[in-house]
Amino acid sequence: MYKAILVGANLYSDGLINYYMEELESLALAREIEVLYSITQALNKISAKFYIGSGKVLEIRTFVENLDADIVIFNNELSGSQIRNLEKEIGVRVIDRTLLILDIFASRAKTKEAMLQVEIAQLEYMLPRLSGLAESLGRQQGGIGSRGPGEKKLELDRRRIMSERSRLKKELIEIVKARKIQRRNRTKSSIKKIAIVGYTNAGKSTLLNALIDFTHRDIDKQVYVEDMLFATLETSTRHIILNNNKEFIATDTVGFVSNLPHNLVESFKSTLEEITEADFLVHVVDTSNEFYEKQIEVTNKTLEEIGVHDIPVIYIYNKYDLINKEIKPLHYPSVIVSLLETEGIRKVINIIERELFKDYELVSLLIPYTEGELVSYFNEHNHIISQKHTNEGTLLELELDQRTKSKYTSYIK
Ligand SMILES: Nc1nc2c(ncn2[C@@H]2O[C@H](COP(=O)(O)OP(=O)(O)OP(=O)(O)O)[C@@H](O)[C@H]2O)c(=O)[nH]1
Ligand SMILES: [Mg+2]
Repeated sequence: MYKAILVGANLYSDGLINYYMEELESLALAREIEVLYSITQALNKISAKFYIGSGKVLEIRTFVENLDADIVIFNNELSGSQIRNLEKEIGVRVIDRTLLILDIFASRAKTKEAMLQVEIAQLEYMLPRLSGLAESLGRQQGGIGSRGPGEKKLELDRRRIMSERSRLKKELIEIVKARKIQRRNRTKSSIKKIAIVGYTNAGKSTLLNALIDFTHRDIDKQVYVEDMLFATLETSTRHIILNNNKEFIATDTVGFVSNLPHNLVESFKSTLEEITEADFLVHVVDTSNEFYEKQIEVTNKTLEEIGVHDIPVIYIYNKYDLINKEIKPLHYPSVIVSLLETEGIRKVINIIERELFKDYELVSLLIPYTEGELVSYFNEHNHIISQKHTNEGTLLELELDQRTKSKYTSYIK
């Protein structure tokens, strides 16, 4: 297990340095790195040599020596030569937040698509830093930052890395193409789609599982839930049928984090595209995090970055069981719940149902007895309020969306 000193240069007086440093610690933990100490410095100007001031570098070295740390993690993105200079001065491995996030993704990626996406992002991170990194990584065997492309590929020159990158990109494009066709087949019908989005660890996968559990009781379809950052790296899609036969498709997605490496977002765009095709977004918020408003902002900014515009959002203020103060929702429509409680799940399902099926209308249809199969069809696919047998046929009172309603106008009573 690595033991780390965290370093954060505070360039802005936005009062958020604690938030970034706490999050950096969670990121380190997600990579099973123990954090020994956290150092911050208010900075007016970035030094080309070390990023931070040289006095601070000596201070870091003292902490590293006294606490016996074996890695230093910067919250700020470093250049190749800054990494080289810092390592020379401090004497242990130096990495930055971006590399740490890339590394977490690399260690979690399971599907071919996710692996390719991470590997491309790693190569892109390395390209401008080759001269600085080659030296530092060459000394190290294994460990942080050495997954994916690995040391061997680092020895390749820039041109070979570039051609490797285009080879991976081509491979990725093929996989994405195949998946898109699959998705198109699945989504041809008019069935509504929701995407569950939000900050990492907010409870998105918990929500998908709750929806599955509440409606199918089909545990096999459950997705992975864990109290750590980036438990989910690939999207999972499930067909949800409510008790009243209303149905929709729900997709669980990768969580966001502040300063998500731009290359990573770029490279994950194909996975995140499913979000842009949703009819509704369900934005899960972890209210137990003291900075949850900032997390909402980061999530919305990242959504914009991947091309989400004008998709209606339902906000789920989650983990309310963990806090003992009132919170005021900043958005509408929204609910304040705990997804660990049945009552909370019920509330969430109600609000999703209300918003998603807004265009449903109570309609009475009179269906002649000669068309009995239509009655069975509606019973299977719609929410029937009442059903009566009359002289002229079956009288159904049911909820219909506008499209279906327009198809059966001749039966409307
Ligand atoms: N106390 C409490 N814990 C919750 C609640 N909802 C989810 N959790 C826990 O929060 C942790 C993270 O939940 P996930 O569903 O994996 O979160 P996620 O948003 O999918 O996270 P990533 O996939 O890592 O981005 C798990 O340990 C859940 O059990 C809640 O309402 N209250
Ligand atoms: Mg998840």
